[in-house]
Amino acid sequence: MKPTFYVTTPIYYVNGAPHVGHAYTTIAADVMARWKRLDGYDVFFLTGTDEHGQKVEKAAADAGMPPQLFVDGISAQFQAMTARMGSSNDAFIRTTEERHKVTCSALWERVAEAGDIYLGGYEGWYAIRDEAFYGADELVDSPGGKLAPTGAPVEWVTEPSYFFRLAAWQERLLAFYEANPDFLAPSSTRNEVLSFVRGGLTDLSISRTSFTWGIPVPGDPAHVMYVWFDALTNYITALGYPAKDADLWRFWPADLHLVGKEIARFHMVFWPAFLMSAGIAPPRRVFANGWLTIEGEKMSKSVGNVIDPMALADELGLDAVRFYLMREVPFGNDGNYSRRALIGRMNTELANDLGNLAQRSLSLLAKNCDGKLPPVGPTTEDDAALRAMAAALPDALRARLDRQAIGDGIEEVWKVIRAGNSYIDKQAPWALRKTDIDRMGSVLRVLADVLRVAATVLQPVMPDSMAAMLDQLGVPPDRRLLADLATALPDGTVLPAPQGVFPRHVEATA
Ligand code: ME8
Repeated sequence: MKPTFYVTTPIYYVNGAPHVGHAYTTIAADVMARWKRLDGYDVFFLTGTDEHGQKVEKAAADAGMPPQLFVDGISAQFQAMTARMGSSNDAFIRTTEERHKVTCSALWERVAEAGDIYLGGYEGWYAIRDEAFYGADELVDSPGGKLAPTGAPVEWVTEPSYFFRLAAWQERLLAFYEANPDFLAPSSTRNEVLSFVRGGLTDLSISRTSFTWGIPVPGDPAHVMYVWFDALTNYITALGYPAKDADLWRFWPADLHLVGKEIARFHMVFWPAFLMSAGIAPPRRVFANGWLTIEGEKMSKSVGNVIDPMALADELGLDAVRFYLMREVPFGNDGNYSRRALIGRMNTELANDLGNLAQRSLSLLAKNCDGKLPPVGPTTEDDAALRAMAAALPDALRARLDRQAIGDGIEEVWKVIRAGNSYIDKQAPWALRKTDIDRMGSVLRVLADVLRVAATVLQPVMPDSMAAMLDQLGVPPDRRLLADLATALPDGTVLPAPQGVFPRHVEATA
């Protein structure tokens, strides 16, 4: 039986259209899902939309629409973005689905039975934009009033509320982090979360009564569940909880929740506490990605500096966008989005480095080898060195992608591609054509084999272009897993006519 791998994105709020920030986490999760499938895992990849709560209710009211109609429209936009980004998600969950109500109610009841829920009254600060409660000591004064540390305006809330006994979970959470050192990542976020929990936890308000757009609390429908209790539960709704005999339950606990760093606390503190209280195993790892910024500011709906990922993919090609986003910024760090840098990488790394290496090798094979894969000839030191670098790629990527160091993994491939370009320049197969035709064949065979490895391991990042490259290298569609690299392609494999995979982009001048 294949080992399982369950990866998720956050479920996105449907208060506005999707932007490149959302596409970023979705693409990273897709790279992880595709990588694990390539490595022989049985993968479940979930994404979706977070549709309840005050923020969404307010956005619907501002649009003059009934909330359900409003969320249906925006969720459809997120589904379209997901598909356009090439996401291979196995499911798309919406929190307004009936099955989610069932799961949330079941989880609530289990936590209540464990004695972790009590009725009280909340009096304090709430930021609708963050859907989060804040302590007075966390707020900063501004001319327009008090602000949350995220810059979101806060309001004073007084209402009856159910509470989760989070304070009582402090020691158990710290013991859990201690026993599971991979749970909190990357280290910057890990340190923040550890110091937050060590600083002491207060009980968490988990229901609201001042609005109605949410899931009713079991037995007390005057309350709706706090939107984060509702939202986090999506990860187990999708697997069929509470029906533990559901086929998909074999994917729990999740192997990887990818989230933006601003929502690390919800996933790293509240979520494992809710689960442990209900007697459910917590996820294995939560990794917080950094922020894509534009001129130093986080790309976000509230700042209004957003870029449409679908328009970008239409204009520059999806794989160039995916490549840029995964390559440019070390995953986990903040980094600036720049159109210039995107086009720069497209032209240098894709068109020049990889595209040219493939195009030069494949067109020589087409012209001089009858479009067939030549046999492996006597191996020189240069051949062996390049082959060894390529052969090391699967392990090198595995080690990096297991830590979500996606950009580092790509760099390993580029080391091989750069070495491949030096190799072709040094061996000069175009000159060997006249002096030593057998050696020319051997050189081209080395290049074809090395390109096959590079294209195989790059499939998760650039699925369409690497499929096209593997077609041209004569690799059958059912022989494109990492395990297939152990078997050489037969000599004489017919190669289809080569076609450039990566176009150069020249900016129109105004
Ligand atoms: O927080 N840079 O939804 P949301 C990097 N519904 N990532 C970004 C980004 C940026 N500039 N902007 C958005 C929510 N993201 C909740 C989640 S989960 C149970 C509930 C990504 O619509 C990043 O993953 O505000 C971030 O955490 C997420 O989109 C926030 O989406």
